[in-house]
Amino acid sequence: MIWVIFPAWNEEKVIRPTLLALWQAYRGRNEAYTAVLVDDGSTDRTVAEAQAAVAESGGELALTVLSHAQNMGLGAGLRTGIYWVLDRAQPDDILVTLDADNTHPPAMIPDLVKLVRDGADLSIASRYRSGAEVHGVPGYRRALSDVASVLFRSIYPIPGVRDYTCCFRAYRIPLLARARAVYGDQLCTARGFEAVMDLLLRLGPLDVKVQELGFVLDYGGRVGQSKMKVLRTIRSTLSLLVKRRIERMQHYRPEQVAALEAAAKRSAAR
Ligand SMILES: Nc1nc2c(ncn2[C@@H]2O[C@H](COP(=O)(O)OP(=O)(O)O)[C@@H](O)[C@H]2O)c(=O)[nH]1
Ligand SMILES: [Mg+2]
Repeated sequence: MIWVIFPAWNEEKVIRPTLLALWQAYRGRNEAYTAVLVDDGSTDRTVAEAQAAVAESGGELALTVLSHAQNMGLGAGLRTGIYWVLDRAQPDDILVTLDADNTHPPAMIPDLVKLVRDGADLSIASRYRSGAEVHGVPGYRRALSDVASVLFRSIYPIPGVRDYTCCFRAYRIPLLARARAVYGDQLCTARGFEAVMDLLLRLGPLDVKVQELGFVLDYGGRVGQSKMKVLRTIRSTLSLLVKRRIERMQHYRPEQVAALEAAAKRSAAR
């Protein structure tokens, strides 16, 4: 099963075509998938539009809606979706995350999934690989992503990762299960957009095998404003980066990670 998580907050204008693009991507493919919409307290017709996509697919599009009563932030939405999937997934399943705003092409999900099937723990749609194009993104946002890429690669390098801030990724389920064994309920605790890079920083100590694939990020299809609070996200990203770097040296060296995993296995066996 491919579990495709769409964190969404007030995306009534774009959620329907986004979900229909997922349906198109998997039409005629012999692979089961489920779209998991995490509706984060939307006050518009996001959920109704998602259900309209299901109707339009003639019921072929499998959709689960998880709802927060109130808006809690992108990180909280990702967390709800990831833990929900982990409680249900089989080891050979794959969990995909992407923006719900029609800027991350669902048509590329099968390629990301293939990289995982071929051996990666995690594949990332990257703006820093050949074939990547970025359209319609304001210059300051592009510059921020570029600075983040350079900064993360020097302070917290993870082999294979150049794009730390793009949410479009496919995860091997056992990788996330290991992360949950090591971090317990502390996996994905950041509330806002900084959670996207924090998930990667949590996976760093697990010796994760990453493959990136260049992709076309097109804000042309985005109707409505970006919801990222830029200054707040920069502040919380920088403080998390420093915190995780120190934690990694103090608590998550390879032998410590192995001990935490062994302890989790023992308590699961009990
Ligand atoms: N769960 C949740 N999702 C959010 C929130 N804010 C934004 N999102 C979703 O996160 C994704 C990225 O948001 P977007 O505004 O497109 O940011 P940008 O792509 O960085 O400009 C979209 O799918 C949004 O619907 C939020 O408060 N909660
Ligand atoms: Mg977006």
